[in-house]
Amino acid sequence: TLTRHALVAAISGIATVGIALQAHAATEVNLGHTLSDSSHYSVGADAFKETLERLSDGEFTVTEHTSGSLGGEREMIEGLQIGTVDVVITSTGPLGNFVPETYVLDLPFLFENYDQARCVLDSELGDELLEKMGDHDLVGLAWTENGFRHLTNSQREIATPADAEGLRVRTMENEVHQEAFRQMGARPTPMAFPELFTALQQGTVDGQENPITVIVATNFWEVQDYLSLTGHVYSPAIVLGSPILLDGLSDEERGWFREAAVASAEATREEVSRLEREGVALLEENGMTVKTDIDVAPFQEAVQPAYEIFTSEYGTEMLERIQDKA
Ligand code: EAX
Repeated sequence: TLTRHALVAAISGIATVGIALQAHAATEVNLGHTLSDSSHYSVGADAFKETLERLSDGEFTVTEHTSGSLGGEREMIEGLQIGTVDVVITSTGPLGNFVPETYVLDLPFLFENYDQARCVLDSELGDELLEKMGDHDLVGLAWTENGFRHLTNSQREIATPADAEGLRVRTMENEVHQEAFRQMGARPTPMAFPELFTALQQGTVDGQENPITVIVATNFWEVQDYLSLTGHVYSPAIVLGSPILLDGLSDEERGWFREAAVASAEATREEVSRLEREGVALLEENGMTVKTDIDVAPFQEAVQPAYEIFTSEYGTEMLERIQDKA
């Protein structure tokens, strides 16, 4: 009877587990980014969610955490490494702190236009860099996009590097960017994005730099009067996954994540392109003074030492390969 009893218990146990598994079959995937619900990252997050849920037939559900509710970009990347966050859409801003090979992408005036930048990121070189994430407890799913960065500030119109002299400019937590602004004569202050709006509002910093996409999505006109279209650096973004989640999945499941990330990048790039066409007018309507005809040559010259500092530390191979393609 003991055996029979054990058998019955085991069978009912299995049945219970079976029901429990069915009821909780979907794995919740937490996706984070720093921008608002109306941003190009949210367009990309929606595409990721739609694609992953469709391909996996509901095996995975995606919950989007926007506006830095899971932390700044550096914090979220750390979250991926320890498994508290599953997927992140982030600029490469803080990524060099984890994967130094990506610093090359953050060099000022490296790319001339969107086609060039997208073409390089979609090439073998882009794939190589995605694979590099694996050496640093991250999974590179796809390159996506933030956009060409421009300078805004609350003090004055800026047309030359001399105009930026002494300006306290928030930069991302990125050595290459900090160096470039130092060379320009500004006073770079690295800071996580979720702290930026308040810092501008309270005057802790005078200015910041971000693509049209981000300036629009964050209502920066409320705290910044001047925008100069310096386009001083292309800001790539990346869809990253946590190895803690992804390493435990089958090849097929991981494939769904990659497809979802590629769909996310396509949707985001389209939205970036739309905002490049329509965003400046929108910012002007909201009261920003926009300096459009900037002579970039003096800016380019001013930031040149950033290249020397970069190459002395990380070599010239990657840089030359990009310059050959561009
Ligand atoms: O990725 O920190 C920044 O300025 C970024 O451009 C923003 O978080 C979007």
